[in-house]
Amino acid sequence: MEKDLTLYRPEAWFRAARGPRYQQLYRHLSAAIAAGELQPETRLPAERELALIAEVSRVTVRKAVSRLVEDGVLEQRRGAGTFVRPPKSKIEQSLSVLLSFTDHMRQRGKTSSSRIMRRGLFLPSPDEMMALGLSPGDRVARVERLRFADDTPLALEWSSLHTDVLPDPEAVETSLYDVLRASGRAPTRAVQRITAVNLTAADAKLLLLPEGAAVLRIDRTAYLPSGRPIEFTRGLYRGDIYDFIAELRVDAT
Ligand code: 16G
Repeated sequence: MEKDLTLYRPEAWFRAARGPRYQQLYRHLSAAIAAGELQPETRLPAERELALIAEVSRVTVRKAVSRLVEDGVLEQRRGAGTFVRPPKSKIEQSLSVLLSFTDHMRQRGKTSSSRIMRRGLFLPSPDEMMALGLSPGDRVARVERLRFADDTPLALEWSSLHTDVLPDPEAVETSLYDVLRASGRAPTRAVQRITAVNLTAADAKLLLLPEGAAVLRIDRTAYLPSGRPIEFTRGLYRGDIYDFIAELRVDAT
């Protein structure tokens, strides 16, 4: 207990001529939370007590605390006090490994499921013709799905494939890549373009987010080992629970 309180003492955070007290206190507490010195679920002393220990006014404490609440690292619980929030656990996907949604969720210990919104054979759009190298007379197989991880809607995916790799879109029950693997036509390489977009009202409703919420849009074109493009998928991924990690290396030249 003693140790906890020394963290708030002025010796721990205040330096003359280093800016306003509330900012110094804010930075100190923010760093202590990030470093794990203040663990998730730790309860901060009440405002009056904290002001006494830190030797500042209650207004100073309130300003520092409310900024930490805005940052999402502290949480005020009615009648219970102010607590360090547990970090949001995000689902991380490496950008350099070609995974299916199902595999990816399995790796994370989550159960994936999908709601199929539409699937069938259609006349290709100009974008699909370009991405998949189709001719105007060809048909394209489309599968449109809302994808869940443990019952949370995580993504909307519109997939378009060559009919000779997916002649029957009805065959896609859970995993598209499982169907492709079963016929020996799974992609081995993909190129993705990632953009931030704001959700339309209809898509927001499906993803249980407010209209206009920012999400990640990823367009993936996937190729067979021969270099032939077979899949074009446009996906909207909830940015609040999905993280894409890219590992970068210096070119060894
Ligand atoms: C991933 C792919 C998507 C692919 C899907 C197949 C990204 C950005 N996109 O979501 O292109 O169609 O997996 O998943 O990773 P499935 O085999 O579970 O249907």
